[in-house]
Amino acid sequence: MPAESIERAFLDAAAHRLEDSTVQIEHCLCQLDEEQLWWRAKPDLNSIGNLVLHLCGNVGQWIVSGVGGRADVRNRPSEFDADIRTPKAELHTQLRTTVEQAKNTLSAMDGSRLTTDCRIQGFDTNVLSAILDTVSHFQGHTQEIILLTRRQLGPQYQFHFVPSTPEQVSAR
Ligand code: NI
Repeated sequence: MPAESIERAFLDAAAHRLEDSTVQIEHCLCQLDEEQLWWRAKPDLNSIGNLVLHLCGNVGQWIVSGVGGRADVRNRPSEFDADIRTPKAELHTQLRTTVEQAKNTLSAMDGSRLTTDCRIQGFDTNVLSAILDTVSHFQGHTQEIILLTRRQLGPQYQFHFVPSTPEQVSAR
């Protein structure tokens, strides 16, 4: 397989993973009211709302700005502000807009740049590592959001994925 195909396959997979996780977060947001969105299990633990703001900030800084070259407008401390209470619809729009910008950055990117060194948030890295780290960070917090949603909704929680074929049911 030529190098360009591998580069493109990696960028497509990264964008696909971001999209899949975003759909999972959106699936949770749909089931939560404004109170549940900002609920904290303990004062020093983040709410789902804060985690979504944190993901927007991180993806914006690392992919849209760091990889894509747009201005870095991140205000990291505000992502963890317990009083911020962005309305759910606005938060959802912010998440979707940021992820679309990131996906556009990845699809427009020249794959030969993947091994280029870069410095983001004070970390010396390269473009491929920056993308991989951002996607895995996004996925980790997505799982946290699902857990916090399930913890609040209990048996009312609607699963996003329900196995429907014998092959899916047998998967562990
Ligand atoms: Ni984080």
